[in-house]
Amino acid sequence: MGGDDPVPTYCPLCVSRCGARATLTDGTFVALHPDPSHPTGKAICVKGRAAPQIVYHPARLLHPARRTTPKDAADPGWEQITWDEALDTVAERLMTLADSDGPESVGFSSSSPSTSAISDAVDWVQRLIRCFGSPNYSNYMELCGWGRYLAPLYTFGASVPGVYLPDLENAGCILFWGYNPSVARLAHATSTAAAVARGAKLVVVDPRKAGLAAKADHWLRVRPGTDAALALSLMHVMIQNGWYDVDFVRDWTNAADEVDGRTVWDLLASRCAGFPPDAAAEITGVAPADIVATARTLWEARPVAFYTWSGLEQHSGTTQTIRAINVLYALTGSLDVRGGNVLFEDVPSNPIDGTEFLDGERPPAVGVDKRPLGPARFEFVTGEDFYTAALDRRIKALVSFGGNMVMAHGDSTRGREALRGLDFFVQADLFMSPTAELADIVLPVTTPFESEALKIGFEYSQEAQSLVQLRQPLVPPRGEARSDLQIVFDLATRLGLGAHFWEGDMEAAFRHQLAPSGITLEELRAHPAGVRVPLTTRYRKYADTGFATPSGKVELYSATLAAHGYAPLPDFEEPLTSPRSRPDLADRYPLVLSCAKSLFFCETQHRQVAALRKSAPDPQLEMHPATAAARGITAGDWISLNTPHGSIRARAKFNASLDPQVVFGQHGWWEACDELGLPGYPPYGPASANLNLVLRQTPSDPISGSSPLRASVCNVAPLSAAGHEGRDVARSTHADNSLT
Ligand SMILES: Nc1nc2c(c(=O)[nH]1)N[C@H]1C(S)=C(S)[C@@H](COP(=O)(O)OP(=O)(O)OC[C@H]3O[C@@H](n4cnc5c(=O)[nH]c(N)nc54)[C@H](O)[C@@H]3O)O[C@H]1N2
Ligand SMILES: Nc1nc2c(c(=O)[nH]1)N[C@H]1C(S)=C(S)[C@@H](COP(=O)(O)OP(=O)(O)OC[C@H]3O[C@@H](n4cnc5c(=O)[nH]c(N)nc54)[C@H](O)[C@@H]3O)O[C@H]1N2
Ligand code: SF4
Ligand SMILES: [Mo]
Repeated sequence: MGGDDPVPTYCPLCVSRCGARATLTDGTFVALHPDPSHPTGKAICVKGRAAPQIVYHPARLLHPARRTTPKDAADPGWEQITWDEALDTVAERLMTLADSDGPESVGFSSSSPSTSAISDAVDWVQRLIRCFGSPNYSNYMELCGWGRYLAPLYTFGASVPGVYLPDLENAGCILFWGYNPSVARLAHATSTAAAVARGAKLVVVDPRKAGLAAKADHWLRVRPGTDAALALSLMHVMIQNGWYDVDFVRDWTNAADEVDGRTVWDLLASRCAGFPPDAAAEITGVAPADIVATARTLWEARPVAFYTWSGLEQHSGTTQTIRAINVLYALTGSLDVRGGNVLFEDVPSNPIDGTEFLDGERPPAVGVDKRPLGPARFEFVTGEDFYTAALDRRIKALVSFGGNMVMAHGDSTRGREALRGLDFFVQADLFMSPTAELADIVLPVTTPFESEALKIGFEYSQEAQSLVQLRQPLVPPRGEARSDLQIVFDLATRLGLGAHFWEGDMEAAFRHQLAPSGITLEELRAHPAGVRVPLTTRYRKYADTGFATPSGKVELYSATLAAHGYAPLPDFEEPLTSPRSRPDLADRYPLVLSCAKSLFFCETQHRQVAALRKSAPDPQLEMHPATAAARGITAGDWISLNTPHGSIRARAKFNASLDPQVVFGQHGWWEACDELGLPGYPPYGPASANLNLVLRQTPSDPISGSSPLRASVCNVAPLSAAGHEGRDVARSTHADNSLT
């Protein structure tokens, strides 16, 4: 530490995990820069550049505290306590509940590792949960993960694109479907730009012309939530023209199996034939010629590397939609070939996420009865199921490592009721939030720049996956903050689980994790930029082992889905919340509401950081100029966004690339930025700008439980001056900051 030499590190504030160098002046962290020698370090974003402002922000939580007033009081009456008191209380409450109601009565939660540095500790958090014996872990994956985990699991036997990663460096064609890495994952955006520059084709499927869509060979402006119809139509064109990998389909899929006297291939071709380009155009809004031209590119420019994300995850039909895309992908024959989606070799290490504790008798996770093939099968609980279980008191306590539950899930008001109803709730966080405000105890967490973390593999390429880095603290913890990792180990020992946590010795735990790699902690400390393990990719590994599906092949037809009453072949269902599904609501709410991430903030965070908020001072709603004109709205006006569940406010932003029926909102607006004098917005009530106040978690996807946040009926109206009450409404929803 100290000195003026830049310190090699990486930024873990979001999923990109960009390689970086930190500048310190007199022991103060002053700047973060890209580190082009790091496999993810070509660039860093504005949030990474603002890292010092996050570290030194005056609103950081610096001491453990406990509430002294009832959960519905306006002021939680936070009272500073010691770490010993905080951790002893947590351990005592958890053990008492485990004795009286079983460990399943204690729910756990963590922020998504894609939006936070909980990635440093998330495997250890899981170890704690599994070891404690609770099957009820809620981690937001129903909003951005389960579709692309479950659909490929029931197609390929493993997650594609999550486990089989897109080999962008060598791809002939890159397909991004409901994914905008320019905002969400910089390291993918830079590799894609390089791939396009060397001649790779790019296909982007997105209702907005966002990010790399401007560089794409084909940008398909799909109507939100109709992506399965588009995938089935692309497949129809491919099958009709023979634009598919005949050998792969014959040898490595279940195309030749017979179901009721017909081959799976015949059934699939018939299903796709229901979506000729003309019919698909009527459903999706994508022109027939674009569908044909895209199908041709996918075939002629293969191998295809693809990635799908949030654009497909927040729908009532998420899993079947992604399955349709998975089957389409199988037709290209690009799986596990160079330039396709590849299972890169991993640095050997000991798993530490506690899967060994899953053997034997375990209480069932909440939701397994309703969705037996979904998250609960793997001991995860959706937000919807968590709220229900908390409200009917099957879950009585929550231990949360970050995460802003009430703001992140649809129906924030119900979320507040669920959290208020718990007997005990502890939140470990960097900042106070509308969720942390409902806790009994809050624990102050370090930013990643104040703590050490071990990262084995950076996911983007074989080179990146070969890098092991021990990120070192740049500065000491502020106040009494501790890392999530430290809190997990402290809590585990107090819960009597020390034997499974190296008796609280984190170094010993890291050594155990690293042992198979042959790399030592000393080596990593001596090489803060990381140590590279020589690894060579092996392709088409399925030829040795088959696929991890029941048939050992890619399952175009899934007997597993059929056995549980789900469609065994991918199909399209109109989103259940759209104007076409809800003609009863379409008169009053004729528009379709979707949403997307902001470049300047992670999810519901960072509005308090001046360097970021200055570029995006207000919540926005994107709309076509014609949509605005028809309602007497001009660019920059404050508007009211109305759904059948209520109204919130935002400022009109024009986007001529949108279909005039489609509008795009931003979730996560609640916090004030005192430095810039910019207001906060209450999470609930009439002056709110909280998108999830007017969205719901149901009707959810029947397989994964995904929430339908991206294809919802809505309307927009000008907000009268009286309605907006100026910009100083609710200056801050912070609870008392005096503790920090
Ligand atoms: N800057 C920044 N980076 C982040 C985050 C952040 O909040 N800010 N969050 C992190 C997290 S938690 C995640 S999950 C990832 C998510 O990363 P992405 O999935 O890339 O995030 P989004 O911008 O929400 O959605 C991607 C695209 O889907 C489009 N879309 C919306 N509806 C539909 C639809 O119905 N069909 C299709 N095909 N597309 C649609 C949107 O227009 C958007 O451009 O980003 C991570 N990185
Ligand atoms: N309408 C709508 N709703 C959405 C989405 C959407 O696109 N539209 N996106 C959804 C998605 S993809 C996701 S993943 C969820 C995200 O939901 P969350 O996981 O709740 O993510 P954030 O809103 O970023 O909140 C993160 C919280 O964790 C804290 N935190 C940050 N870093 C750390 C850390 O290192 N340790 C600890 N202990 N705490 C930390 C932050 O201060 C903050 O309170 O939201 C979802 N909600
Ligand atoms: S994209 Fe930005 S916030 Fe995310 S890891 Fe890179 S620098 Fe950090
Ligand atoms: Mo996410």
